[in-house]
Amino acid sequence: MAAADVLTGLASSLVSGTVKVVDLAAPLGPETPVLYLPPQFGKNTPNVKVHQISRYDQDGPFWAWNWLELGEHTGTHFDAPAHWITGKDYADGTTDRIAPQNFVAPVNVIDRSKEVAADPDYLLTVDSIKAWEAEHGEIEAGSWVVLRTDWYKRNGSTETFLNADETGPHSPGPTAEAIAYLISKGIVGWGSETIGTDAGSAGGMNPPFPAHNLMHKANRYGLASLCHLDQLPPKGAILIAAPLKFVNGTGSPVRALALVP
Ligand code: 23J
Ligand code: MN
Repeated sequence: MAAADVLTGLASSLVSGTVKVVDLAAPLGPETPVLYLPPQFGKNTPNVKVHQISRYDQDGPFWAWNWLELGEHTGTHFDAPAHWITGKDYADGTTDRIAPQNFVAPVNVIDRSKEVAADPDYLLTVDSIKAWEAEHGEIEAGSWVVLRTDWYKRNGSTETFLNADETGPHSPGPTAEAIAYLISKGIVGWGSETIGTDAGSAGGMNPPFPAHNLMHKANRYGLASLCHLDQLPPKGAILIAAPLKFVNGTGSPVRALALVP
């Protein structure tokens, strides 16, 4: 089919609703959970703060507007290569310099929600990805891979979302080998429903935080705190996730969307 016909077909499918737009973003505000890293790792990102400029009042009679105090890595957000020391030297590694073609791509959804319900420390392995490929088809270059865990249902509270105890945070994620395998497939990026793209236990992995270390080393991207992956098919949806064009930005909140047949 000619490219113009593809878009004509998509346009009528969007209008008729046979292609749905699924919201993959969590609400963004003062209640949004933020990452907590232990003191040995340095500083933390602040909670979102909304500062009112005016609200149809003496500070602006006919208008309401606010200004935001907002970390780059807050809520449903995009990780750029420059976020990690391994990706710091890419000329196109910041939010303002990434080619926009990368923000729209097919998405593979690996559903491990049952496993995670039984074990919050669940780690996705290479063998598990290969089993998924045997069932649903190969992961193709230029696509996203996201891990469905239903963890987004815990996103309403910081406590349940981080799920930390005296031994540290307990949340699912990939092994270093799984990320290396996905990079070898040529994927655009890796996405998760958890607060960051890595597992709660990832600080103790080799390398530490492999989804960050290895993806960004390969000039690829991350998406964290995705929601509603349970509304996506294993293959066949298109993921749209464009960070704000922050100059020299290392990441950005995104209104991630999926086009679903
Ligand atoms: C900094 C250090 C560790 C992690 C993170 C940030 C994130 O998850 C993030 O939002 O990029 S794990
Ligand atoms: Mn991040």
